[in-house]
Amino acid sequence: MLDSLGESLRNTIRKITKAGYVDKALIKEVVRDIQRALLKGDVEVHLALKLSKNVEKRALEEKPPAGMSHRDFLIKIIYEELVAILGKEKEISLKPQKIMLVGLYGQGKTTTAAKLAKFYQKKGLSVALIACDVHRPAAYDQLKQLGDKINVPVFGIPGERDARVIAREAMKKMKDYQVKIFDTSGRHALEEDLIEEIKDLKEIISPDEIFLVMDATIGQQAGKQAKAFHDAVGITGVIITKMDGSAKGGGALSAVATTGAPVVFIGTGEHLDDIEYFNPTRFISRLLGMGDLETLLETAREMEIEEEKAEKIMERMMSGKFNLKDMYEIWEQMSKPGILQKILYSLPFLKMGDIDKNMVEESEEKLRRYRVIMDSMTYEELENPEIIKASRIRRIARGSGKSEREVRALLKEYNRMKKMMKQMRGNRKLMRALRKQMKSGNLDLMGFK
Ligand SMILES: Nc1nc2c(ncn2[C@@H]2O[C@H](COP(=O)(O)OP(=O)(O)O)[C@@H](O)[C@H]2O)c(=O)[nH]1
Ligand SMILES: [Mg+2]
Repeated sequence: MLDSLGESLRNTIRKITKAGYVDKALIKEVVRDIQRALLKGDVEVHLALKLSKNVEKRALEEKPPAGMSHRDFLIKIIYEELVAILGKEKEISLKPQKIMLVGLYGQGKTTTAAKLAKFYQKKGLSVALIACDVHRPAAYDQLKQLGDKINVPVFGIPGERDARVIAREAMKKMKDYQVKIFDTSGRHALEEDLIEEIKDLKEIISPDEIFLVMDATIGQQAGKQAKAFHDAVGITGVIITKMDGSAKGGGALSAVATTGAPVVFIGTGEHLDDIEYFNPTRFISRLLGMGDLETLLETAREMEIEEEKAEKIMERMMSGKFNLKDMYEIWEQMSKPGILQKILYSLPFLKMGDIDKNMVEESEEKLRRYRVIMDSMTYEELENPEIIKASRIRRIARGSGKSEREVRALLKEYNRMKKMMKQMRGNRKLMRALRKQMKSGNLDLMGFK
């Protein structure tokens, strides 16, 4: 659902978490990214522009609350603005109620009626379905089949040409059911006789909810349609179906939100379980690929810690002190999309092959193996690997259950790396520039190439 929009937005968030710090250039870039993502996701141009303007203005003018970094704050703003364009959440009631579904042909009314029946049934309510579609020949059979699947009674009068008659009968015959769901006829367009029919049914049923069912593939048109139905018969909510496989879901959702009508459910497939109660906050969380805002900010903070760690390691490398513990940390960093990886990759004198094959590709596997070996080393050995000679190697191998050859391989790798660090130290110009950039917080190693 909305795969590409979600993907683009997730990339934007990633860009923020990885960035050195938040400055005007980053904000502008991020705003442009979001704008492009929204437009590609069929969100209406003015709405997309308004959202990106809001993000930019707030990011530049507002101060983060105490204790929150600029980076977290920028993510928070984006999150809030995205939630805002999806409108307000409508609480669904689990009390006895009558629900009437309206909408044009083929939008998913009948399917949704059965999905809702299952939804309320699962909440422990007794549910009945009422087939008021008198236009489509097999409408009753379709609903009956769906109802049978979930053991929900379906009321209808096959052959009856007047939906009003069916509704009146149903109000008597099915009155004991706690939730009554009325499926109605569609039309190709919102024609006068459809409006009349809905108004009459509304009069007879006196529904608690009138939900307009719309297909996500109509995209931004959903806004106009929601408004037309609302003006004509008054709706209490919108259900957007076929959110699966439609790239225009973002357009439909946001367009409906601008009309003020809340989206209540979304349909996400042909099965009767494929319906979700729509909550804008949760929806955006999922779109951005995280549990909620807290989790998202957590990830951002973790990245920050990684960066701090990387800086400390850099400091140690520069100071010429470098031991097995540092190496361990570097490996750990390299197995993540951390900043150190970026540092090492961009150092001009390191051939890609040096770190590529030996460290990154296999780093996880190797890390696990080396971790076991290092766990068998004494603190002294880790700090000062030079003292590890044959008898210590034998002891470490035995203690870790690894071969002596593996312990030697680890030490060899350490020596190779230490040599690299020495070379790096010899390059004074590079070191000075690195240090300066690190202090400024704007580490741009690409510039050294
Ligand atoms: N993929 C997908 N198909 C759906 C969804 N909702 C309904 N459909 C399909 O859309 C078609 C029309 O649905 P139907 O309920 O008969 O629409 P109605 O004319 O408004 O009653 C059927 O083939 C349904 O299986 C949905 O959420 N996802
Ligand atoms: Mg139908």
